[in-house]
Amino acid sequence: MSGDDQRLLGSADESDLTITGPGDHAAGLPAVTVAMRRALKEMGPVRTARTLLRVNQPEGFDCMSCAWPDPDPEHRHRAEFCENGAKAVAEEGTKARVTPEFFAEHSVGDLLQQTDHWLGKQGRLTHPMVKWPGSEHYEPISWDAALQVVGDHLQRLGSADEAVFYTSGRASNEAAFAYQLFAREFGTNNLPDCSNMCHESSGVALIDTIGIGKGSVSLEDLYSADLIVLAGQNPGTNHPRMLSALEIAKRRGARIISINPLREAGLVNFRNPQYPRGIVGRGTDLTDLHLQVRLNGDLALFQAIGALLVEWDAIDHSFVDAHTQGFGEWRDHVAGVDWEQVEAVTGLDREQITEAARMIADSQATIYCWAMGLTQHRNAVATIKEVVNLALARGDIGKPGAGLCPVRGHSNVQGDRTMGIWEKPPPEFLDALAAAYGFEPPREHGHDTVECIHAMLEGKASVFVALGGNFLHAAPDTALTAEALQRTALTVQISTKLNRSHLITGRTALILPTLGRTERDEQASGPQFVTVEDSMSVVHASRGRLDPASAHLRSEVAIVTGIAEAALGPASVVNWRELRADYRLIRAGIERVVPGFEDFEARVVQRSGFVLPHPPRDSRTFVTGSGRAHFTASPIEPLQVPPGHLVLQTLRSHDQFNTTVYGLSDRYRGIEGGRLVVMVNRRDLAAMGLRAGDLVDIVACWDDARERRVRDFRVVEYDTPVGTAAAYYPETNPLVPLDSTAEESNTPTSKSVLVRLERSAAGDQ
Ligand SMILES: Nc1nc2c(c(=O)[nH]1)N[C@H]1C(S)=C(S)[C@@H](COP(=O)(O)OP(=O)(O)OC[C@H]3O[C@@H](n4cnc5c(=O)[nH]c(N)nc54)[C@H](O)[C@@H]3O)O[C@H]1N2
Ligand SMILES: Nc1nc2c(c(=O)[nH]1)N[C@H]1C(S)=C(S)[C@@H](COP(=O)(O)OP(=O)(O)OC[C@H]3O[C@@H](n4cnc5c(=O)[nH]c(N)nc54)[C@H](O)[C@@H]3O)O[C@H]1N2
Ligand SMILES: [Mo]
Repeated sequence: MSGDDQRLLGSADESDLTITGPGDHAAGLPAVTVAMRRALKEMGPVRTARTLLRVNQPEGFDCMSCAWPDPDPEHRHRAEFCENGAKAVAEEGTKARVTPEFFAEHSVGDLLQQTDHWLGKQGRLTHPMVKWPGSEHYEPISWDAALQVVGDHLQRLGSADEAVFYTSGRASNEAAFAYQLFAREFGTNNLPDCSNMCHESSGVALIDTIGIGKGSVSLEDLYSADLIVLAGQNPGTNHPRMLSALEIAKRRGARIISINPLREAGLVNFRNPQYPRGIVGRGTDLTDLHLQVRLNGDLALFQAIGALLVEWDAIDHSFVDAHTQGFGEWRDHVAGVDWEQVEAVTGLDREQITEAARMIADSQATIYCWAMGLTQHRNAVATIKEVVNLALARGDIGKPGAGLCPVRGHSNVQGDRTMGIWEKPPPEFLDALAAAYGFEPPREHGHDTVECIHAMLEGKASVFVALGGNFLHAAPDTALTAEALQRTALTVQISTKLNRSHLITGRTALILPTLGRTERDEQASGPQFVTVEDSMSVVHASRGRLDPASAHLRSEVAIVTGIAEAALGPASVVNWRELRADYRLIRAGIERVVPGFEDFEARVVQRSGFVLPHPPRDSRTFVTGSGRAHFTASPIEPLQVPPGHLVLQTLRSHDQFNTTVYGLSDRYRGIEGGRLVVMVNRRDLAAMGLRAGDLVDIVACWDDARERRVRDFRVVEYDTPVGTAAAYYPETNPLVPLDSTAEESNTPTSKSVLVRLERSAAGDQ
């Protein structure tokens, strides 16, 4: 298949496109209505009532839509969920089913003709299925036989490093811990995860500067901040419950600066659907200052703010002296900032930047929040280090109402990393694993996401196992990723729902259907619960209550331990059957290996769980080698954009969860009925001789001979800075070159892809 092959993309538009333009506020009555309508349609009234009232409640399950923390039980709403959480629950709780009859009726070739939206709407997977080499159909297979296929393939490998074990951030702590334990006993650190494409840049930057790769704030801090900076994040769509926290902060007097090339609805105004006045009233104006920065302009922006803080001596010298190193170099570096360059790179003028710096200088406690708008660029790590510089300069770490807040995506992506899902495990973690289980884990680093695609392309990895996710459509450079997967001997997808990664496979392919968060998990010792960690390091329990979608489903823990038994045989040092029967034994293992989990079982069943230690937050302690937090000085290296080209960001609509398309309504941006659109500034359109509604191909510009093109996108005139554009992920992933990644974190540069627009061969219609 070629890169723009329709079958690979699954993006044929069901389009009935209408453009009404962006709205100015998020949530309110339409959100409630949409949430309930979707839930009722997918789940019916009984399941809707049973699930939605349990979302994020102490005795309920953790919402799988994002990693935003839950308020204390006393402050929790009866309905602690948002529109997009309700859609996520409905997507999993749906009554539709993908059965063996479905696969008998539809060949893989047929399914490839369908869109991702259609595939998702077919419902929950019900049986383990296999596609044998040369076959066009999946057929049912027993669990024992399926696990044997995996075990046999793994045992046949010349080296354990020829296997890759991918994880998507929805896996529970228990499943993740068992999975990495198995991979390491098997002999590899090839444990790439979605984090490699997501917040890896944040982890790398934070470990280097403050000694721990996690955020340093609690919800209480957010409520009591003086100033909140929101950079590169669209909370109204992707973390809607965060808006409630911002609203509380605002009412307590906080100010908010948003930094975003787009004026996202939630950043401007919020009508809290939890309160009657939010449904009918005018809501809360959230943002005090919006900086419409150009894509990838943030490093220059933060450096310029730093220069002003230095110039005004708005520096917390006692904090800097007591807790940091490198201040002098940073001060001299930012003092030399070239304002002309800053204005060109940011697209902002000096007055706007000065206003932001003034707000930071006047604030006694500032919190910096960020997400994909900062992490998915070539210089993402340097940009986030620049955020840290500002926090250090103002002493905004380890005090109430202040700190660093990378806002995580997948609901347990942070927990999975804590559990050791990491291709570069720290030596202390491996030492603890060795001591607890009595085997020597591999020490050599494994492959991250991009490296494992290369390994598969080069024939160095031939078994690919995915604990959740949709690797084909999450990874960059869709055509190359497809080629990589197709070169393997075996692909194994542990999934709840059908997606394109089930259709582009290795020679043999397995679908192992699993329980979701909402469902009861019964094992030999009785009902089980699992645990997760949110974006603010709070660990708590999650219990599903619904009947499983099918009697043939197994839990993620049961599948992972089953694979381990099949691959390792009786020689394994771990009693996998016991772990499967009683998850408390897995938690006992976690307690022995991972610091901060002392007395895990007793503490996690408390109503709101417990908070993991975070030395900078707890005591201004920095475990960096030097014992101090590090200022860093990074050069500003503007993107070189050839004439006639645009910088494209690939982002989420309001109606999807990553690669799962819920529907075709990007309501807050006023784009309805289709997803094959590219948002472009009016002046660029004029310069290119294009008009809103024209059909174009988007062609990536990269220094190899490969053509990266997506076809027949509708031009939408949109308020994005001149020279920049936006289009939806995953339809535009074919444009992200595999080797265009962030320095140090190797995260694909999904928010700065150089492209040009070509009038489509299909012509104007
Ligand atoms: N409903 C829903 N919830 C989700 C998800 C979902 O798909 N749907 N996904 C989950 C996951 S895994 C994640 S990681 C998060 C993602 O949450 P977000 O990071 O909010 O997701 P994106 O849609 O990628 O939005 C990126 C935002 O950054 C801005 N941006 C892009 N480039 C730049 C830049 O160079 N500078 C600045 N300052 N801003 C920029 C964009 O305009 C956009 O507002 O959400 C999680 N929650
Ligand atoms: N161009 C571009 N690419 C991106 C991004 C971007 O902004 N732009 N964002 C990146 C980011 S931030 C992320 S996090 C990745 C996401 O990458 P992934 O995590 O790999 O992708 P998802 O779409 O979240 O995975 C959806 C699938 O997970 C399965 N699933 C759902 N629930 C469960 C469950 O409970 N258990 C199991 N086992 N499976 C389940 C279903 O089969 C569903 O089809 O994509 C990245 N790719
Ligand atoms: Mo993510």
